[in-house]
Amino acid sequence: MKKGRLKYIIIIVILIIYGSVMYLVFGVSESRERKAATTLLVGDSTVWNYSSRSWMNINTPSLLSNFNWQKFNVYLDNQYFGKYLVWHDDKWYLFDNNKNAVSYQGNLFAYQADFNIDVVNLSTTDITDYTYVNTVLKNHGFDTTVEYTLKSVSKVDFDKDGVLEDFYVISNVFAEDFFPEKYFSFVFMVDNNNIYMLYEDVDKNEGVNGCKPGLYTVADFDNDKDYELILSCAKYSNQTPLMMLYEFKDNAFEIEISNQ
Ligand SMILES: [Ca+2]
Ligand SMILES: [Ca+2]
Repeated sequence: MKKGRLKYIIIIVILIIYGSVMYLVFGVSESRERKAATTLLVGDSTVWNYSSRSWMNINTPSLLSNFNWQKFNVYLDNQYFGKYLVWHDDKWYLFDNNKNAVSYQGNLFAYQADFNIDVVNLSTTDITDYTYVNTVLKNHGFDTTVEYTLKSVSKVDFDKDGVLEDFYVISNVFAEDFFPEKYFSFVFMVDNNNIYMLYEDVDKNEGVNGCKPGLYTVADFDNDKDYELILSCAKYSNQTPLMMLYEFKDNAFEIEISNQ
């Protein structure tokens, strides 16, 4: 065999091996990532897209109009409502397969994904044990005799260990029959007697500033088997609410994406 020909064969063999290794390293992981792609409609003013392990806001009218007449899995107040065609204007409108409008009430969460998202049914009640609430208030210089406009606790087994965690939501914003000097809004999780803060906001009260937080939806939105949590914060009047998607990483909550 001529030396020149042998050199070509060796180069071709090396290229084939290189190509196969590159496919195994990048191609396979790319197709695995592609499996977790989803679009979430969260209320009327937030659309998040997740693909290749990153979150993105979709907020231009032309991009939003791409979803018109597409089918989404729709939840209202975290209860499954059905599969509907959607149309975006000032809000999301829902239609059945024959394009008949379907009216609805409640907080909208809808998704399209190449995997199933199970939305957690939140059990929310008024707070009865103020031990942890008082700790948080004292840590921020508040008296524990404060009045509230919001004081709820939701139970979720967020880390899936079989024991429910408590998510406290407290606030005194937008008070009508009292006027605190300072407003506060806190959202925190208590697990094993430890407080993990998600949202804390304290400032001088002007009656219409700050926002009223709430647990919006808990689910595994990115198909990594761990739960994430969407927190809403309603602003005064008809201003767009703040929406934040949290992940629990390295023993703390971290915002993955927000609409503002
Ligand atoms: Ca748990
Ligand atoms: Ca997850």
